[in-house]
Amino acid sequence: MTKRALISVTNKDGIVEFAKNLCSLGYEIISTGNTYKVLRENGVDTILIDEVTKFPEILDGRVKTLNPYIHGGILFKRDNDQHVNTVNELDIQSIDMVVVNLYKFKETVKSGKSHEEIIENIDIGGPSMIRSAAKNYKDVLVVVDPSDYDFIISKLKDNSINIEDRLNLAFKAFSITGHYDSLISNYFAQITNEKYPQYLNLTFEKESNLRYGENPHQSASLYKETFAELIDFEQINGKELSFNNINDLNGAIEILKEFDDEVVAVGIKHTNPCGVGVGKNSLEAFTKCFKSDEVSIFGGIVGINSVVDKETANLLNAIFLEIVAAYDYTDEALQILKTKKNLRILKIKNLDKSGEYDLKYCDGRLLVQDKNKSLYDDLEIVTNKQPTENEIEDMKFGMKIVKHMKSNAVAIVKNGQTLALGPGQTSRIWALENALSNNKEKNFEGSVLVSDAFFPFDDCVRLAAKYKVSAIIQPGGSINDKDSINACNELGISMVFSKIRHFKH
Ligand code: 93A
Repeated sequence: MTKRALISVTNKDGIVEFAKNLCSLGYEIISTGNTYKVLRENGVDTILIDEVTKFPEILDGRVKTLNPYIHGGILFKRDNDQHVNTVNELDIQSIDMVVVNLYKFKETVKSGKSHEEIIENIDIGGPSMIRSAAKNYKDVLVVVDPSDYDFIISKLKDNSINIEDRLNLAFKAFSITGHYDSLISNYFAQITNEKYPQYLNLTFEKESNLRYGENPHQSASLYKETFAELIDFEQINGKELSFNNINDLNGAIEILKEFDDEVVAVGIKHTNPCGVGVGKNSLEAFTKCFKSDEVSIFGGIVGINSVVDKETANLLNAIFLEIVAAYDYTDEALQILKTKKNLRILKIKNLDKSGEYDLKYCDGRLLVQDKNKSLYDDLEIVTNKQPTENEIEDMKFGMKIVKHMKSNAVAIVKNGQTLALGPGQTSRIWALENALSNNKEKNFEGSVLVSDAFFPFDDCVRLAAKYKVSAIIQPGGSINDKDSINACNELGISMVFSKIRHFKH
């Protein structure tokens, strides 16, 4: 019996050659409206779908293949006598291969078309045929990816398509229809403002395979949320980014995003900042960043929201770094940085773009929350002593950093520079002790202590006073706030409540 292939494709790349090859292998080709036209114009002998359905395409093409002559021809089980009798009685002819790719729903949404146009680009008939063929994968080949055309032809030629190939094709088919429906659900979630629906059909697409995960024995890939408009990076030097690189880079980017008007340089180690400085240009900002902590930055990454010049490049080159990410580089700076052939040099694009969610995978459960887009509420001075304007500026600067440090987190800052950072401790006083004792040689007079969450006791205030810290900002909200405030008043320190907590666990 002559084999029949149904071809109905929006993306017509490679379809003429594929159809010609199928014809020369003895296939009869059935096709829908425009596919038929393209095939005919290119000399492929093909039957119009209407001839098979014995029905015209109706409703502006909304109904073309939704018909028992099509789905019966795909879905009957070839080894089931009843099925075979039924299709024979009803004169339904076998369809042995389905070649379909779908209306460009994603592209239509992304290009900002009207709701009506988006709706018209929801493919109904295509996914139905794909699903029918994939369900009947043992008898029907389902081809949904133009990059499979060559492989299919060569396998058909030597008659070597086996059950594994069929399963792989079916898997690909269901992945595509599943993804397609998730895109539609995602679009409707957006227009109905349903942020936490019963079924969170966020869609992610693979951006790249990674060499390995956090450790070499863990396999890993990078996915990108389909509908989110995200920051992009152009890599201009160095090895490909690793799992840990991408995670650390995100740490740098989240801090850079906090700064609109100022030039800032951020050093990151294991996602936590190890030095941050603002300045009038990248040289001043990076110098302050580096001077904050000349030890931890070894093997870390640096992010700068400005153009890296020659002098800054020389300073950067003196350190062993995994990544330098900046808006741009002067030609001289690039020449200098590129002398290190493994150094990953990135250009940051669209720093204003951001995802909506913060996701944490808890061993099979997914915690989903809004991204933390707040910084502080109104600033309330709670002590007798008032902070100076300069100290207020440093408080705001420090909040932008402490927000992105693992809790418990404290930062001591002065004049737009971090002097001591204490991230990721299991107790707040240890965070402060670590930060201070690691930087004993520094002069903390006139500095500001910033805390990601409230002080449960007055111990942090008392320790800060010993190091001559002059002002403190913390969210407040502890039942023991009074103790900390009293200690500040006793020790001549000003304290401000920010009212917004920034746990990051
Ligand atoms: O409008 S549909 O949902 N109704 C259908 O019955 C149908 N059958 C195939 N869309 C339908 N298709 C889609 O048309 C296919 O998935 C394919 O993307 C496209 C091919 O149409 P044409 O050959 O006219 O370019």
